[in-house]
Amino acid sequence: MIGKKFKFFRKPEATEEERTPPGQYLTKGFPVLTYGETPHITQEEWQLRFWGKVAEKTFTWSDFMSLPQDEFTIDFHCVTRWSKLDVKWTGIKVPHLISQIELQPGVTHVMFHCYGGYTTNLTLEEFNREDNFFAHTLFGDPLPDEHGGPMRLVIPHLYAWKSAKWIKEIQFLDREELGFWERNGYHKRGEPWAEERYSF
Ligand SMILES: Nc1nc2c(c(=O)[nH]1)N[C@H]1C(S)=C(S)[C@@H](COP(=O)(O)O)O[C@H]1N2
Ligand SMILES: [Mo]
Repeated sequence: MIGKKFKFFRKPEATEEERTPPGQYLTKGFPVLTYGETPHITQEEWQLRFWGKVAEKTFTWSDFMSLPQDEFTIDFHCVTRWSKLDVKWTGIKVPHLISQIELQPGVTHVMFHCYGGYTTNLTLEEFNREDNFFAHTLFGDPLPDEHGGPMRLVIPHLYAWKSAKWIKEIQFLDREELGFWERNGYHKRGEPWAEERYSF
């Protein structure tokens, strides 16, 4: 069992310092960062609609729960300079979801629309990654409203403003459009290790 044997030889756990991007400070709590009011959406009310350059489709809560579920432990970095290490979630990997829908040829970008009106954008490539997921459970409990319950997106490799809470619609595009913070001075991509914070 080569797989097992390798466990004994793995490198030491990276220190917290090495896992903290430049200009970030660690927090033990889990701050809430929301622009505007917190929406209150039940699992029964929640739906996720796909539109734009895709065969239009709407998923209900039970449609979503029937997709493969995984557990994730990720570090979460907010551009306002707090980072929280080892956040534990349960949810659905983005590629599992993408395999359920039919994109039209030429899709290059994606726009996320949330209950409450927030938007944020990604390229299709930055979105359709194995490490991105839709999350409904946080540290073993149903995702609280203030953290985006019942369902949010988590994009661990980019600043947390890309991790859309209360996800409601995903729009597929053949050109770049900018979301709320991206129109208001944040960087288009937002990679924490490169400190892609602002667009000026
Ligand atoms: N719908 C929505 N999603 C959002 C936001 C928001 O205001 N509305 N804020 C973003 C920002 S700036 C951050 S840092 C994270 C914070 O997630 P948290 O409140 O669970 O810590 O959510 C992101 N997703
Ligand atoms: Mo943020």
